Amino acid sequence: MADPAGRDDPKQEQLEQYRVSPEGTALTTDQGIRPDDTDNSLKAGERGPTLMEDFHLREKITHFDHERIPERVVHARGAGAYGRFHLDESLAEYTTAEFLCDTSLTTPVFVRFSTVAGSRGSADTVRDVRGFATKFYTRQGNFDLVGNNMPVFFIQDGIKFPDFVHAVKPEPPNEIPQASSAHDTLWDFVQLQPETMHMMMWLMSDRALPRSYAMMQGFGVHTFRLVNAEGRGTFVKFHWKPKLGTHSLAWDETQKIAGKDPDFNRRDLWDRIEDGDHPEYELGVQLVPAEDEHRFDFDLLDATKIIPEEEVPVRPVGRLVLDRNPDNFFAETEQVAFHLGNVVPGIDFTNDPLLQARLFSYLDTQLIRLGGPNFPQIPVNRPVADVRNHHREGYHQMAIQRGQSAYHKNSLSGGCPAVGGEGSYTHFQERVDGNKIRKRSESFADHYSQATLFWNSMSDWEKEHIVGAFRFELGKCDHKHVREGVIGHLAHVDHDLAVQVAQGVGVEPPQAPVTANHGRVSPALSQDNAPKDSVQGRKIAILAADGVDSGAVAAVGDALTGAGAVCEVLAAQDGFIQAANGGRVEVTRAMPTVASVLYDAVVVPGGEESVRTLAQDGDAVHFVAEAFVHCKAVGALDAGIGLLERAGITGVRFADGDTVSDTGVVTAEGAGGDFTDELVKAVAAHRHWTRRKDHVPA
Ligand code: HDD
Repeated sequence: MADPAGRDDPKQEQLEQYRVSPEGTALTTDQGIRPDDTDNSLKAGERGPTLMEDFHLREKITHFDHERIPERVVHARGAGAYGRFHLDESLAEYTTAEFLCDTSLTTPVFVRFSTVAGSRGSADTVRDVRGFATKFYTRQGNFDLVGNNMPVFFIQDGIKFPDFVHAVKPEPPNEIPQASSAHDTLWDFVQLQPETMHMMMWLMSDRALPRSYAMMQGFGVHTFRLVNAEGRGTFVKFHWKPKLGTHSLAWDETQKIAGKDPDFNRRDLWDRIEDGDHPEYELGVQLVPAEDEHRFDFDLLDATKIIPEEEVPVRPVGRLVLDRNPDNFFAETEQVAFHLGNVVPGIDFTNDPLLQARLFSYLDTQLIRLGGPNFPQIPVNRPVADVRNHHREGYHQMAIQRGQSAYHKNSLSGGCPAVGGEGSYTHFQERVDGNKIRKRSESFADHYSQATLFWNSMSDWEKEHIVGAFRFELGKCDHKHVREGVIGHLAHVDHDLAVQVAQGVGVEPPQAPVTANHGRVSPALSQDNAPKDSVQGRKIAILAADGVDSGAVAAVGDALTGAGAVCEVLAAQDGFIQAANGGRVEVTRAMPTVASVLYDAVVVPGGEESVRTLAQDGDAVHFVAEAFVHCKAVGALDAGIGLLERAGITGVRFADGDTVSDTGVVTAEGAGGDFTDELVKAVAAHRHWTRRKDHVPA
């Protein structure tokens, strides 16, 4: 079966066999019998008791009773999509993995994005790490890259994972708070486990609040190993880079979105794919020759460390495009089972103790979650490569395995399936010896230097957001000693950071630096340096009422839509509004059903009467003010400029002599080319974080 672009896709072809649709069919039981009625149970008399023999009732209720499966113990909330990975640069020098060697190949994939701490029904826009898990259906079997949107992790050894997850999940007595790290147990864990510090810097940064899954990086996190035809190993870190740049929401905005549209990121992914605005990511690799294993001032096996891109550049090798939504959330997104141990020939592991524990966990968790060992046969999990082995039976066995022998070696089935040979998986040969010991390597001991590197690499506005996040989270901790413990660690990261956070949470700030800041930076870490050249998929609100200048609505709409954005006309009620020139303008949504937090920018076109009405509508005034406070592009034309004044955005004189900052505020008399060009640029900039906004009450 062909994908939306008309190319052959073996995975979609395979899935097609399982897809069923209701059109033109008759209702049956699971046994294929057509009941004559599904609305009334079988009774002894119209008002009599229900009969046991009502097989249809029993089957219907029984199936319903068993509809739920356990949610994932972490990453329970997610959204998935199919796509295709195309290789541009061959890595044949380093690996035998065919999908990384043959540039003529396009590999089907399924990707699942997720939050970590929340339950299945929690909101999308919480402060959290995001999962970015990719299943490549390669011709050599499935390769799962089970990564996150942050390149490091909270802990160094997987034996701490249950402790960490118990600390971050809702607290045992009352199951509060949902999907939030702002509570005592998480921070208690942090203050007693300083290896968390680097990851906590990421978690307190805007990386934890992605605007869109299409604007989020992904990382394999661990150092993996590529192995070439000669058996030579090369260390590798995997990176996904979004084509649209890495962009984030404002913290206040995320909290409001969680109420207004808890499905915000999930909906965004779905809509983009439906609209043909396919999310795209570049796959990059950082390669480290085996002989350089010890050349860094950190250990490559330590998952709390990055390899700075400035030290080992990320080499782009291919592109991932997500172009097909699932047909059924449960069947595909819920039942997809990722496993770090799903590797293909040419990709192997390292001794990273976090990675090693994960190799046990994923298969184990799928057994309980998906109810037995045959979950790889579920359509979304099935490889496109042939599967033949001696595994037999188990719950929900779908294959009718023929033949007398289910063992190796056999002579009765001609020795088949045959083992080994060309293309088989051979483990990387590594000499291993050592004493049996429960101990962390000394090379894992530095918990602060890279946290400092991250802090040093942030722009001023990013630093401000980080300080705000620490203050918010620690401010929610009831135990003062926990706050003090965290400040104690922050003092080793950076003195100014520790002082600013301490001042916000009522803890005595450190008097003098306890550790000198090494001063190193890695510009690649800052979102300030992300590409800001596209309005693709951005959502723009145009506020209007009767008497609007319909020419301006059309000009703004054409310019932004032409550049790839989505424009919606919002008015007090749905339907149509009368334009100043007598025509009509269709309303996309009624203002009370939406909110500024669901848009990337707001534009107020001219039209005296329209603006007079909007200025008397609290929803409209708040809409503009809030968009301004969240640092979004704000555009106004002619009389529309008056609404900005009404919202308290312009016309303010500050006591300190400062003037109102107008970055990202685009105004003009007449919707000419300059206005729309400036507006498109202001929207493409994503946010105007340096804007002064403390005077606006929203
Ligand atoms: Fe994990 C799910 C990513 C450490 C144990 N993990 C899960 C998912 C992602 C990650 C993206 C969701 C997959 C999906 O969408 O179905 N996990 C990571 C990353 C880690 C990490 C990037 C650190 C580098 N995880 C980690 C450790 C352990 C686990 C150390 C246990 C020792 N993770 C699990 C799990 C989950 C899981 C319990 C829950 C559901 C599932 O696997 O299928 O096995």
